[in-house]
Amino acid sequence: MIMFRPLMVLASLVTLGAISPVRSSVDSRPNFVVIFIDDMGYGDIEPFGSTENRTPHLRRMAEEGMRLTSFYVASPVCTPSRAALMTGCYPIRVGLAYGSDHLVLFPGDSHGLHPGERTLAELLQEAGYATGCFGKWHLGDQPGFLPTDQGFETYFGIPYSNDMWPHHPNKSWPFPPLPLMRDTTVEGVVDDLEAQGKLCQQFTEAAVQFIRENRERPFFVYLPHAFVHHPRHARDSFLRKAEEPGIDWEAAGERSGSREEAVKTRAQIEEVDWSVGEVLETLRALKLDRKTLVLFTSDNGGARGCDNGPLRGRKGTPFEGGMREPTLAWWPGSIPAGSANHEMMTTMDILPTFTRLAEAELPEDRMIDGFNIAPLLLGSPHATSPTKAFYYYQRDQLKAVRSGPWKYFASGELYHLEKDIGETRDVANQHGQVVAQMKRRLERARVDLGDGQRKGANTRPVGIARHPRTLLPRPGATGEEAFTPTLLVRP
Ligand SMILES: [Ca+2]
Repeated sequence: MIMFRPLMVLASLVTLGAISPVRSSVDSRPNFVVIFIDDMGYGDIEPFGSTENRTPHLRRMAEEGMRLTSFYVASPVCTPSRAALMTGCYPIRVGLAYGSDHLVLFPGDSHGLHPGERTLAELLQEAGYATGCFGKWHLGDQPGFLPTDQGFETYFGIPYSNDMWPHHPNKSWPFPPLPLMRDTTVEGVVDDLEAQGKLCQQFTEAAVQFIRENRERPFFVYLPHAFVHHPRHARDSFLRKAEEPGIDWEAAGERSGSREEAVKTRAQIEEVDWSVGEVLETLRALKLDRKTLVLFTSDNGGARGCDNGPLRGRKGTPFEGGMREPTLAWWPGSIPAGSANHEMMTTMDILPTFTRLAEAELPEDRMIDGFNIAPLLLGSPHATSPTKAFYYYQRDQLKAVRSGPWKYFASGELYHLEKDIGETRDVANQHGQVVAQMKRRLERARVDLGDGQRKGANTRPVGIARHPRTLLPRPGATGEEAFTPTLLVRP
């Protein structure tokens, strides 16, 4: 299965050797940090309207940077959303619209991001960047699929979602223990809520250490937090602080299911804010702030307990609340301070944009769906979105398309998002021409990318491991049987 690895490793070593000496002391290319929160809602942080969660570091990040108010992920759930970020492509294009037998990848899943895909990390690594991934991966846990197989020189984190552990409430999924990995080795186990509550700090500290160690060369840090995905827990100091007044506990409790859950949700969001502060402070202290582009966003819309602000729907849905994310871009001296941009942008734009800024080459042998949005981020006057149409996929189903202010659902509704961000007034009857044009766009996507049973003409294969097994043995089972992929175990 690891068909491309030896050649690619060799190729990247050769490239590194060729480039590094030339660039050494006068490398003017920016560093990149992507802070990717799990399941956070559009209205959960102060720069996007939260009055309950105290997020001073994100507030300052917005004051020193740019708010992106129409920034989308390419799927309302974890695995496909991450596939889009790493490849610059719609998940369905790279075969990861869903896991082998579920919405997302499960432990020991035979599927993963194809090793032949050219990830953002690989492109930057080949251009001489130090690359580190600290947090939740969720693009495959088999050899060949892990972060260190996909362009990251180092990895510390959990290979999939933090609720994929033996304490999951759905007992028809017999999960193995949740591994904490360093590179390709299981280093520990996240075995209780207290351990869950430490993950934000652990990933943050690993990222900060990596930044310190690589301050002399360009780096790419990918910090995909396990927070604020269920089960929620935070460090004691954040839990205690979250008990303080300033929140409508009745409303928050209703949103979360209980007051205790509401406290944990608030604590997690505020601890994520702490994490952002640690990263930005480190960059300032090392005098790298004017050399580093930091992007903060979430992998999909808010899950239960989170606040999606004015948006309709939530995680898992093709409404704005499932796929439009609270996004900040920060690069003092380059990105205009205290600005906002309302143009349509997506996580698929990150690969072409970073590649351009890093003076790296985009692969020419394949389709990439994202565009270079550097002109928008750098505040070029009159810059407009290069995305003429954005497609909302749920699994492999094409649900809607946005073009300009219009969002049209395959089911027939039309919304004007600039006048009606909450998707409350279907105006399809008043805009026949727009509807006709949007239908044509949907049809183009069906031909190109596919829709349900209909296969797209330009899709690429998912990675498939021939003999998948879980990283850790399942409790209560013995021998090789204990390593059976979760979805193959029939209770
Ligand atoms: Ca998620």
